[in-house]
Amino acid sequence: MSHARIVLWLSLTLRPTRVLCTARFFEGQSPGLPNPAAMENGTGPCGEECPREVQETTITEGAAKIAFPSANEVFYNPVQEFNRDLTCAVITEFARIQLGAKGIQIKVPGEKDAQKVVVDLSEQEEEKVELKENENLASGDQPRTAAVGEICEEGLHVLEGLAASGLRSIRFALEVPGLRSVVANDTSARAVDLIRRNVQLNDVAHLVQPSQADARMLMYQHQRVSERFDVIDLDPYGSPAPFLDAAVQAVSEGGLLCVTCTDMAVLAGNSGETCYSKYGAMALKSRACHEMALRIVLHSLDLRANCYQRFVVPLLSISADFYVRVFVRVFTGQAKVKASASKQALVFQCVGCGAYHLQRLGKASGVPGSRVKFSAACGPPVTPECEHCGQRHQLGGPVWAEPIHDLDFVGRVLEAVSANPGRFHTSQRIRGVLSVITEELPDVPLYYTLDQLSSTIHCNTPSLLQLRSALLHADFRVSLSHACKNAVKTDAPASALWDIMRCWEKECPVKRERLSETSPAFRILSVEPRLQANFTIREDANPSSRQRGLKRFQANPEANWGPRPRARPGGKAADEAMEERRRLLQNKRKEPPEDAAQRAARLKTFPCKRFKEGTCQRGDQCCYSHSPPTPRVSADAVPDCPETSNQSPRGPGDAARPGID
Ligand SMILES: C[S@@+](CC[C@H](N)C(=O)[O-])C[C@H]1O[C@@H](n2cnc3c(N)ncnc32)[C@H](O)[C@@H]1O
Ligand SMILES: *[C@@H]1O[C@H](CO)[C@@H](O)[C@H](O)[C@H]1NC(C)=O
Ligand SMILES: *[C@@H]1O[C@H](CO)[C@@H](O)[C@H](O)[C@H]1NC(C)=O
Ligand SMILES: CC(=O)N[C@H]1CO[C@H](CO)[C@@H](O)[C@@H]1O
Ligand SMILES: [Zn+2]
Repeated sequence: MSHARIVLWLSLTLRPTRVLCTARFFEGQSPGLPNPAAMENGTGPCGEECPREVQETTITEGAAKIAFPSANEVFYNPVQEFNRDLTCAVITEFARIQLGAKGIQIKVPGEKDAQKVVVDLSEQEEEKVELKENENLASGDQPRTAAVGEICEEGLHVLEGLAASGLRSIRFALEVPGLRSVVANDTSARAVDLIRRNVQLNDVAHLVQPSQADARMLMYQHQRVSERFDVIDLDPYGSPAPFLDAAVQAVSEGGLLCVTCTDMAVLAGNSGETCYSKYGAMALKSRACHEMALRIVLHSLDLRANCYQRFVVPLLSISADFYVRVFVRVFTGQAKVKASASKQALVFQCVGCGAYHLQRLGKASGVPGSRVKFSAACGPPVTPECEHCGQRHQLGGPVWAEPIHDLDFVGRVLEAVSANPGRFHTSQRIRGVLSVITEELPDVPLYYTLDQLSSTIHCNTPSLLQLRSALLHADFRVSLSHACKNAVKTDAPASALWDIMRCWEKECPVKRERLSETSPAFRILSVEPRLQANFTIREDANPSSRQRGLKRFQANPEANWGPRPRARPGGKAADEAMEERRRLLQNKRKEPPEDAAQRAARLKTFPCKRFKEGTCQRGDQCCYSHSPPTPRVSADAVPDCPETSNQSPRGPGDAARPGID
């Protein structure tokens, strides 16, 4: 560590008010490092006379203040605030459980102190209560407590393997009670410099230990049981795959592993073979690609853990914006690892109608509690040609086929955040997303989407309430998915869904002569439904999270949102070029520069006359709009995922749609 840098940090910590504004300094000889002399001079206002100046910005997120060089030298992505807020909420509940077992009560900022709430008495009585508490203290059975910002000797050892600016680690230190230590590690010297400065700036040096190492080496050095971490957070650029082998060994027994993946194109089936090489599973292009991505990551984590007689138990699995994030606990047990094969499944997905079937990799039989017998599974679950539309199946997976959340745990996080919304900037979104998660059918992997069902048979789209009502009338269960706005998660077999769609089509028939006889639509519609669908809206078809108008599906959070490019010392020009590319790529999805596409987009703004008359057969392929007048913004636009389209024409008897969407 150079002398100049020490001076620099000192000057920053000595002038906190100065740093809270935007500090300015000259671009010095050492690239990216502020010129110490300039800093010592108080970084005086230099304005326009200084053409080569670099700006340093301080941002505040949660309880942390973080200094960033303005050029993209060290990573900061404001869109990930939700990810960090959620992680603080999850680790807090994890700490509450772990420390609660040791008789330590955590004190969460903003949470009413349970003991004080009970007491609503006169001053006199309060005195008595105080006395009593003192007595307790004297007799030693006063519950021990742990507050944020202080070391809890029996608290959690946390590792942030890829810490960049240290923001996340510093937020843990300032916002999560019950921590013993936080190691904020990054391989980049520049990042670790920044971590050190930010640790000082936030006065958390007693809790946060900056560390410069390859995260893998650091984790391999902490495999011994006594040296493991209770919480490991991995938030890399793109795929976490290279870190998983080390991580599943360095997390303590029952410890928490938090993993972000931003390589969504890979996980969503854009190149199945790349997904296989990273995660050991083939991804498929599917409407349910977001949940499939979560299940592939869970499969991969469990498999890596299995190598070491360990296995994972998912607590919470989230698909948000442009990434997925999983929170799992890791346990050891040779007997339980035997069950892992039967927790994974291959996915057969029809290329014509999208019907899917899961095939477990192994079979576990026997009553729970007594001896379980493991054997090979029998398959396949589908005929060579799809029974509904006659097309072939693609094979994906293996994916994790067990529940992806622990609903009891999710309920705890949800309750804590709902009761204390002031704690996080993104509380409303956390509440919305977790509420939908508590409604998800836990035992039904994957889902169909509304527009997928209607566009396959070229009919218009029933409302979500109509389709859900029809499923409920037919005695099936149905739920949303937090991972996709138009998801229909149901235990109904594909045959029942197609029967319901056949009934729907009868109310607004599709002209058969327009359909090729080999098309999935023709094949599906040429069969009479066995089930008589009832689309009468049912009260219980409207999910509670929707009725309550919770913020469930986030519109794209900001201009040019998405994963950030890697931090580079390249400076501003390179960054601007990158930003420009990102902007272009992003606009490409909305309005490509070609005239033909612009024309198509313009045509799509006109309502389709045929559709109004009920004669348009083209469904989503129609170049005119089948939408109600106000165009809706896609909730999740992960690149290259065959996601639900924005055009969702309403069918006959369009239901009122309470709640938001
Ligand atoms: C996406 S950023 C982390 C962002 C941070 N977690 C946050 O929430 O603000 C990824 C960081 O990983 C670091 N990194 C890349 N490879 C690494 C490795 N093998 N070991 C440790 N850090 C690494 C990079 O230097 C970069 O700072
Ligand atoms: C710092 O201030 C001194 C005195 O005002 C001045 O002579 C010197 O040039 C300044 N240094 C820089 C780098 O601005
Ligand atoms: C559909 O359900 C409604 C409400 O439960 C019921 O009143 C109606 O008779 C049902 N219609 C048919 C055709 O079964
Ligand atoms: C090179 C380096 O900074 N190594 C540090 C890595 O982190 C550990 C703490 O976990 C330190 O002890 C090392 O000094
Ligand atoms: Zn099919």
